[in-house]
Amino acid sequence: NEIGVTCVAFSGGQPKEGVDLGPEYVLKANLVEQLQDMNYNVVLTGGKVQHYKEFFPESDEPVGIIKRPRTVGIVNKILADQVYEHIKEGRLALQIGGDHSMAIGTISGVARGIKERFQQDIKVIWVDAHADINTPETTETGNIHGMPVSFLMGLVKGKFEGLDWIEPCLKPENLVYIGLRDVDKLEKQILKENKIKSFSMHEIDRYGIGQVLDMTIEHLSKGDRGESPIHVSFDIDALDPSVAGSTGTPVRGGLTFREGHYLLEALHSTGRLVALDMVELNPAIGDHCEDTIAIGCSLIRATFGESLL
Ligand code: DIR
Ligand code: MN
Ligand code: MN
Ligand code: MN
Repeated sequence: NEIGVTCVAFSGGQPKEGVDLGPEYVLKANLVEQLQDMNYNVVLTGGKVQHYKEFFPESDEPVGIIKRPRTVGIVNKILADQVYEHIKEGRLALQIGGDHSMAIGTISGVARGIKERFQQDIKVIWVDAHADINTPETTETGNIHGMPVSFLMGLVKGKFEGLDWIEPCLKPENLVYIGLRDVDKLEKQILKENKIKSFSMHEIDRYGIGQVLDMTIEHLSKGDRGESPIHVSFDIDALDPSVAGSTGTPVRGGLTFREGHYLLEALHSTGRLVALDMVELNPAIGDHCEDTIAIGCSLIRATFGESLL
């Protein structure tokens, strides 16, 4: 049992410093040893935290209001190849971030690997306070961490400079959102138009996390025997800020500690998980960043099968 771990020390998809420190803190909290104690063989991409600085373009002027598109583009292109390599080798893929623009690379790489190995489309569960589905036309901030889904889904018209290598690999019916509570007006329109299955905090209140998870799996099992591979992209801001406050865009009214863990424990038990992104941990924000880092680690362990009994 092998896990390919890629530490993505990248913050270019949003304006706040510190999110690039997330992976370093997670490693310092002994995540690798914890996974080894669970009998996993851990293969760390490049043997160390990846900064990708040597690939940054010399200049990266905004395109319209979109910030750093060439930097985000090249980092994700390389990241996609790194993650693909792990999937190709039959490993589970764990990516620690880093801002959520990195999902462009992680999902592109996993989708390519899964297509090759199993001739199947990747299914994605996006756990987040935000939908991250703005297009370059709808974004109000110009921050690409609010846009990865639209690039992956091919909702972006034409080719966007720096991000033109992306091949759409995520079909609307293969995505489910959990935890939404801060979705931009035009994003809501995109979710409706594309009929994307979404469980906001309202549905979690109404049905409970257990049923929401059951409905999520049911949705992602249409058209297969209930065994197609699943990638989970987990933005730590899905959790309530009182639980995990060290993140760039906290929104109140989020998942509890147990709801977050239950979700990943239940997904582990399906045996369908092939990849996890754990993103937007920002140790530079908040007074007790070690709490958020420790929760990031325990969410990762839950995903890979740590059991309570
Ligand atoms: C907002 C915020 N929808 C944007 N997105 C965030 O910038 O497009 N995503 N914070 O994590
Ligand atoms: Mn978010
Ligand atoms: Mn996000
Ligand atoms: Mn403290």
